[in-house]
Amino acid sequence: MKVYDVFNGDADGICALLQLRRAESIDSVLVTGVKRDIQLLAQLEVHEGDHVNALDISMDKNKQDLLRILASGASVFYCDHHAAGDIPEHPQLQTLVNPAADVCTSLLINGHLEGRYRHWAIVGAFGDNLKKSAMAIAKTTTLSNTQITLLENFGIYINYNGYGASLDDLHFEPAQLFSLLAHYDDPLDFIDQDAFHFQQLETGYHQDMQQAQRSEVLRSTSVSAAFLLPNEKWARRVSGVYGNDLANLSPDRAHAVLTSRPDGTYLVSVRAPLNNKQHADTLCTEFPTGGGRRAAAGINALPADQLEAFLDRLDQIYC
Ligand SMILES: [Mn+2]
Repeated sequence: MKVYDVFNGDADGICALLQLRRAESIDSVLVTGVKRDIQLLAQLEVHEGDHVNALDISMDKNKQDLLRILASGASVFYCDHHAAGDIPEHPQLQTLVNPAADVCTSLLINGHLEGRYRHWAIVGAFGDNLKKSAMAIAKTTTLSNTQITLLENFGIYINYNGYGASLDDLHFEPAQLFSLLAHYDDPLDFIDQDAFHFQQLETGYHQDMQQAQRSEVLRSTSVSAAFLLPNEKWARRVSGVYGNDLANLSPDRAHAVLTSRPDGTYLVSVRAPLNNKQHADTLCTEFPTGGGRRAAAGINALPADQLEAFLDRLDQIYC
């Protein structure tokens, strides 16, 4: 009998599993990838009696494999905040799914564990750019403002580490990063005791962000702005967090960060205005390979001849 821990390689995915494994330490098979790699259940070949924890990956995108896994006699605990579609009824399936815009998977697990490892939940929520939700939990702790800022930065760095077209782009493979963090009940202890790895993330983040701030502006109006990053490792790593940063600086504006791909198409990451968390999914699904959530969505390969149409729609939809 095996346990599979399947989790998105971003901050709230990693922080969700950290809480579960601090609460119950078991030897599990880790299945994860870059943040964009969400069809993770497809990798599983399970047997009767196995157990699967699926964290922070859309049930809608994994539905067929979820049904296949359940049919093969394994049990599943599914916890997520992305679009789920119809949730199947099955005696072996336990779900904790909430697509609300102010919730992420590390917060759902925090509720599930009644706040036992809430510092990790705070890191995950900050990493998912849910500042208000993270602060709401931070206020229930004795954390100082300096410590809260440290947790916020740490969440941003973990989230940043998950972006990239392939594992090869990343500073740490998400499974490796999870394993480094899994020794600590409290993220502050990791920061204190493993300064080497913490600084590797911190330095990488700041270097990439400095490059991003010099990127080309494709469009900038009062309602939207779009930026173009080159087809380079640093750009693929930083595009998502750069988008969050832009959103935080101009909360009434929608933002798109585009990255050139080798085949001439664009990888697109869209952030709805923080003060109007809507339409990002609608906008992106109007284009081939687009998808996501209302507040944050993306297009995997926008054809170059649809760039103008995309920029126009970005502006229109938020007018
Ligand atoms: Mn996530």
